[in-house]
Amino acid sequence: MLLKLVRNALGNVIVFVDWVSRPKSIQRSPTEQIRVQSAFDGLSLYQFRACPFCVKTRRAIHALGVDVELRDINKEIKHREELQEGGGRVKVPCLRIENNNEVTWMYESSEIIEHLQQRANA
Ligand SMILES: N[C@@H](CCC(=O)N[C@@H](CS)C(=O)NCC(=O)O)C(=O)O
Repeated sequence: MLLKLVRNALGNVIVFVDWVSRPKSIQRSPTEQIRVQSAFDGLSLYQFRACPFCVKTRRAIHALGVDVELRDINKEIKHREELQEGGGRVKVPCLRIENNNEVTWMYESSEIIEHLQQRANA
């Protein structure tokens, strides 16, 4: 109980620090933005607000100047269940990648960020 409170408080501090120190997003021409954004079709990020590894991943998404659908596993029980059933465990962040009806699940924030950067630079 106490541990949960401390973890929550710490998570909120991280969210706040992230908010006041957000890096600038990459700026692109409208055409280039549409092209880059299309490389993110089929992606969704399972996460929750005060998770430090999720903050790190959302921060990287913001810096890349793209949108990735965020699925909060604490707000929507169906997202938690999808993650458990599809990915095999309830651990966040987890990137769901859908490509030609094939779905893969990527855990580990560093791996996810690298994957997103590669898509943005392809
Ligand atoms: N090394 C992982 C750590 C992720 C992590 O520990 N996430 C926590 C939430 S902040 C979690 O989901 N823990 C549940 C678990 O590990 O089963 C990463 O960088 O993504």
